Amino acid sequence: MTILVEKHAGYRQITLNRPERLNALTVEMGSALLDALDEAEGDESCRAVLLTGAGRGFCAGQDLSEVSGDTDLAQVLDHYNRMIRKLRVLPLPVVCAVNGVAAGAGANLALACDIVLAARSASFTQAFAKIGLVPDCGGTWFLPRLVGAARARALAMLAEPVPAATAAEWGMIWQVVDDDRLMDEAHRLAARLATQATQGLALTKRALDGAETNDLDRQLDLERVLQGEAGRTPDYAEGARAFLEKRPPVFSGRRR
Ligand code: LHQ
Repeated sequence: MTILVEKHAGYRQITLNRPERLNALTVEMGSALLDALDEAEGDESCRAVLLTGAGRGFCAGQDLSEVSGDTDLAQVLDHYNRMIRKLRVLPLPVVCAVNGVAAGAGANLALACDIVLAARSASFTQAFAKIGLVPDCGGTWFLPRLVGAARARALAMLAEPVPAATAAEWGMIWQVVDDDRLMDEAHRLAARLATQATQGLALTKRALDGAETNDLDRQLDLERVLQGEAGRTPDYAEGARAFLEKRPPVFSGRRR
């Protein structure tokens, strides 16, 4: 199995599972990841996703032994683009626990997730330039937004590894965590997100993604529409009621 799925209370852990190849991606693995995300979305009891890698690496990008000089890389990217789009539109928060090296498409797969934690020993490399390719899986879009144009350009052109602590300092990821605490921390975060107002978080994802291309006027309109939707969820009613009753809210995550 190139992808492992474990069900926890309120969330699913998806593990990239080709540790002998540092979880390098194959098309089959990309499809399995997509299926796992679809299944998470279809499961009403699943309110968050935790993505990580088996073994000492997170993901070394495309498995280079699977693509030859004859392979049409544009076609290969069709598969990966579906995976990145799915992560962004998934109406569930996605925590990524980067347990080791994240290179090429593997680095950008991590950056497509909502909250990225990385082990102190992990690193992020836009490895593409080393083999004559262009950063893909959204790298050219995520990186400048996360770390700014100057750093994005140098990282894309020099393909130098960014240690996890630097990635956190630059705002590329949420937090760096000591290696032996990474998975505890990631589970704690996923479990916490699984108790939150799931629909509100899904709408927040939509708002933040919209902000990447909207001007302020359009973004205010989008916020208005999404807030209208949030205001019709049971979790908003519960959140407001709990506040007024001075007690912690109990969110169901339900749409209606
Ligand atoms: C690998 C890989 C790998 C196969 C390690 N493939 N075996 C491109 C084309 C098409 C469309 C989709 O998008 C893309 C985007 C891309 O992702 S292009 C970028 C592809 N990735 C890379 O160029 C990174 C290649 N890997 C490395 O540079 C190193 O392995 C890193 C720096 C990640 C880790 O180095 P080490 O910790 O020294 O490990 P290692 O190199 O010894 O790797 C362990 C094993 O994994 C080794 O196999 P072996 O049989 O010798 O033990 C590697 O050959 C294998 N492996 N990455 N991408």
